[in-house]
Amino acid sequence: MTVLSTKGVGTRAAGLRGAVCLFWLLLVFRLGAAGFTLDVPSPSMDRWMYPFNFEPATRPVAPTFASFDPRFDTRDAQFLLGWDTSARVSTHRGPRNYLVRRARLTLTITADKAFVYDPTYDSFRTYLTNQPGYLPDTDPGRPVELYGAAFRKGFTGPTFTENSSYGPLGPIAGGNISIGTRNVYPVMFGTDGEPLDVSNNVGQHNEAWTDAPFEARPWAVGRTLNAVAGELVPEGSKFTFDIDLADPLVVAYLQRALDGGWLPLVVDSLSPAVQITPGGTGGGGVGNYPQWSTRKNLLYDAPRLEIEGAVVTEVDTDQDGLPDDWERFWFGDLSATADGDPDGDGRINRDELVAGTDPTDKASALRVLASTFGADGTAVLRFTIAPSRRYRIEVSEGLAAWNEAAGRLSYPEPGVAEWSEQDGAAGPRQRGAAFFRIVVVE
Ligand SMILES: [Ca+2]
Ligand SMILES: [Ca+2]
Ligand SMILES: [Ca+2]
Ligand SMILES: [Ca+2]
Repeated sequence: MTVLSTKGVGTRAAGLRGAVCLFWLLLVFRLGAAGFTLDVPSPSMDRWMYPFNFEPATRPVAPTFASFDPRFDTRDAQFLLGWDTSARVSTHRGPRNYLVRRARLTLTITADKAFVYDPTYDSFRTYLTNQPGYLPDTDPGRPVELYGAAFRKGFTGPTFTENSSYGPLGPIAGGNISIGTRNVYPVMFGTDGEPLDVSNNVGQHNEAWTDAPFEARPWAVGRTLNAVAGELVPEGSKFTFDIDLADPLVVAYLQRALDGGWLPLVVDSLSPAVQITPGGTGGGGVGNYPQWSTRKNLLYDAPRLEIEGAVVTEVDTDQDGLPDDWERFWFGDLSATADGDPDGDGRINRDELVAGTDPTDKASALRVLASTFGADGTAVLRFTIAPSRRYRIEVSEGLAAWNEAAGRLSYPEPGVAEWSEQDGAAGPRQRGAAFFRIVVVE
């Protein structure tokens, strides 16, 4: 059991653990659940990611907007935020040992009625004005979206500071000034499970960027109680971004961040803007886009991060094979047993612990969703995945001996993996029947 909190009581509870057991238990109940509550009223760094931002470390406001000038990333002006979590949550326990119940970013608007509130994702097709596939935007305004962050040029979260270089800029007179060059960029997870830059997901008509447009999958869309959808957003409005914990790859990103002690996030929006662009065709820095308070802002609240979770250690006081932290996180006490199946999904608690699934949710379990043989005899399996788990597929002809099967994993939708048999040495194997099993690699 590790109690970590920004509040004094949590730290004290951990310190007294061995000596005053009863007192410690009382404190745990008072906290409501085992684990940590991270509530940080200001980031460790934040930074407007815009090609011509010449005072990155001191800006009190970070606008987010799009450029439809084909020399720039479409998500042109982005807001990067980074938190050092190591002072509040112990690090290097292994990513899978960080359980997360809730993760929320809160930002504050500094400009009055500059943009229209849209609380839902808009398809990339709604941005393809005058192009094939265009669909009208049926709800007014453009949403604000949150993504993970990835880095170029050898930067990592902690090494990219407020004063680090934006990235290489092409010549002002050239055809590509900053498409795909920023040193930090917003990502979702692609079907290969790898981070995918969404800076130009709505398309770029530029020979330097020929990738086809695609639907982005924001990790959160900003919501506010200070405006009604379709109406202008007042100054001082709070936007909350509740990160989508239904996607195991997103949870795994948070787990790796807590494990390493640094959490970077990017906020952006495809809000229209008219700018003074090199070449001088724009009307000059106006537009219907959000403007966010940074940690340097003296008038408005800084960006705030809240994460509720638990760090699972090996401590198992009732010696039932289930770590105390895991039991408390899911059940609130130590009454769970290794072979119990309280959610009735056919997976006992011990197996849900290993598989990384939710032992209180019947819908959360390691399951084969589909299994087929292709025309060439190769197998295709679909199965559910959990955060920070690795899987090995094994094959058997007669259930006696099992061998690892060679194949490729992809992630066609959140929470689902597809494994396609691919024996590089032997090529497709003709077979009438075979048994496969999915092994969670510890
Ligand atoms: Ca819209
Ligand atoms: Ca236990
Ligand atoms: Ca179960
Ligand atoms: Ca379950």
